[in-house]
Amino acid sequence: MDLLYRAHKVHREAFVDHEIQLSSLMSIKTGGCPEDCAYCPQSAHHEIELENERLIEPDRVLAEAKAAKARGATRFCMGAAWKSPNARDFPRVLEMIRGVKDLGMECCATLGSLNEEQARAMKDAGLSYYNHNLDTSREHYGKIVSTRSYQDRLDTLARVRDAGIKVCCGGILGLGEAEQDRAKLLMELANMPRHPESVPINLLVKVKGTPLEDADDIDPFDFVRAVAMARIMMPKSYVRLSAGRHDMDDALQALCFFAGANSIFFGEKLLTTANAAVDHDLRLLARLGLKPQVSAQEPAKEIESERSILERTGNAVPA
Ligand code: SAM
Ligand code: DTB
Ligand code: SF4
Repeated sequence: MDLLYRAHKVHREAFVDHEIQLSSLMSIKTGGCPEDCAYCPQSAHHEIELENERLIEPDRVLAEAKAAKARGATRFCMGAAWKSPNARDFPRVLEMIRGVKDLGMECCATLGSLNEEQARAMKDAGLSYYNHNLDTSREHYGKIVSTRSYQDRLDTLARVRDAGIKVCCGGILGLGEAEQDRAKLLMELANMPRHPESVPINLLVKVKGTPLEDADDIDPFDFVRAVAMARIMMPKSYVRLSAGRHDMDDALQALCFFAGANSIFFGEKLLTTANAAVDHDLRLLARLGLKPQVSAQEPAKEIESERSILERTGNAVPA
C-alpha cells in the first residue's frame, strides 16, 4: 500500500491529467528471426505455427497507421523480426517512417541492433522513438538469449540516444526471473545517462512452441509492484502496460494505471499475438475516468537520474 501510494503521488506530480497514451503496433516483417530469444514466437530457433512474412509494402503499413489514427492512437510502432535491418529493406522502412510522420503521429520502430548510420538515417526520416528492450537483468539475460549480449543491447541504445531519437526501453516479467532480477532491470533503466522516455513493461505472452511456453505464472501483484517501481524511479517517463493485457482482468489493469502506467498498446493485435479488444479498452478507460491522450505530449526534456542527484548533493552513491 505504501508503494502504491508513493507511486501514485509521483505520477500525479509528473502527469497532471488522467490521460493514457494509445500506441498501435504493427509487425512489418514477421518471423524467421535469427536470434534465439526464449520468449519470442518469431525466433527461427523454435518450432512455432507462424507464417513468416517478408517486409510488407509501405502502402499497407500506411493504411494501417491511418486506421490506427482514426481509432484514436497517437503513436504508431513498427516491429521487424530482424537481428538488424538489411541494406535492401532499410530504405523502405525509412519511407514508412516518413509516411507515418506525415500523418501527424509519433512514429516508433523496433528493428533489432543498429549502427550509427542507420540510427542517423532514421532520425532524419523523422523517427520519434526507437524501441529496444533490455528484457531482464544482466545476470538473467544469458538464460533467455544466447545470440547477443546485454552489452550489444546497451550499445544500440547509446547509438539511438546519440542520434537524437527518444529511447523506448523496458522488459518482460515472467521469464523465470527472481525479484532481484526485476529490481536490477529497473536499476539499469533508471541509471542510463538519461531515463528512457518510454518504458514498456511486458507480461510474458506464453506462446506454444517457445521454450517458455510453460513458464510459471507470476503473482499479478508483483507485476503491479514493478509498474509502481518504474514510475517512482523514472517519474517523467511513459510507463507502458504492454504485452499481456489480454490475460489481465480489468481490476488488475486499473491497479496498474493507479500505480503509474500511462500508456497501452491499442489495437486487435500486438505483433503476432492477440491484444485486448479495442472497444473493451475504450470502455475500460471511460469506466475508470481515464481519457485517451489526444495529442502527443513531450516528456520533460532533462530528467535527472537518482544517481546524479546523489552525486550532485554529495551523498553516497550505491555501488
Ligand atoms: N527484433 C527486435 C528486437 O528484439 O529488438 C524487435 C521486435 S521484438 C518482438 C520486440 C520486443 O518484444 C522484445 O524485445 C521483447 O521484449 C518483446 N516480446 C517478444 N515476445 C514477447 C512475448 N512472448 N511476451 C512479451 N513480450 C515479448
Ligand atoms: C514491447 O516492449 N512489446 C512489444 C513491442 N515492444 C514491440 C512487442 C510485444 C510482442 C508480444 C508477442 C507477439 O505478439 O509476438
Ligand atoms: Fe527476433 Fe526480436 Fe523475437 Fe528476439 S525478440 S527472436 S530479436 S524478433
